[in-house]
Amino acid sequence: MIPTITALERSPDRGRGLARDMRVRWALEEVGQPYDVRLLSFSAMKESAHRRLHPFGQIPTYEEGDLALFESGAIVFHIAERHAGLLPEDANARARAITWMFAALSTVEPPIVDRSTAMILERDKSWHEERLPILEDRVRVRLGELSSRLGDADWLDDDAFSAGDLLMVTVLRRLNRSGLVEKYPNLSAYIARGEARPAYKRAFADQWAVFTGKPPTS
Ligand code: GTB
Repeated sequence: MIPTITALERSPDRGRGLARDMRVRWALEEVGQPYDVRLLSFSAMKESAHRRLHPFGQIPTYEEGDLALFESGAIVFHIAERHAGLLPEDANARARAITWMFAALSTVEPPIVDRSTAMILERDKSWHEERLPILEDRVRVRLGELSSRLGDADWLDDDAFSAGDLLMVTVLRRLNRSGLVEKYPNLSAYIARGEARPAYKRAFADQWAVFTGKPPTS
């Protein structure tokens, strides 16, 4: 059965692959699962028809027969469990890859989202200039710790790409253009390795085409 996911018909990132449908598209491409996309406006996301799928009125969602899921991490985990290629067979290696999925979403993503939120929604506040360096320091702490752990490895565990890397790369990409990642060349190279994967490129091209109506130029 071909699953259907939801995405924004006009994402604020203008097709840079930062909205959270990107990680679901990438996971589906990695495992070779075709999918359909239902595009939603911001107002449609808040209507009751969509809220039946997503209690918080957000994207992405995932529908497959009787199953409806929300939360990008849960959707990627579901895809990784149902298909080969995103989680190792060995039970301990699998548990470690799942640990990295949680680490990406619950330890690394929150300070990055806090910083983006401040940049987008709080620029006009009197305390913005004082708060931003604090938020950026929190991001730097996590980047430093992640960089130390990654070292010169290709991927986070056992040098085999997993759903943990997929989520971590999408989380780190949100810092594009911030100048924060460049201080850690191994993290920049790690992101570039993720972006070089053919499945990533297909997913990126598809979401880019939603915004621009054209394939990416590079
Ligand atoms: N925890 C949820 C998940 O991981 O699925 C979060 C989902 C979420 O925040 N979805 C956003 C949404 O629906 C779309 S990705 N927001 C509408 C709302 O909450 O009312 C949003 C997005 C767009 C652009 C960037 N960017 O440019 O960096 C990042 C994220």
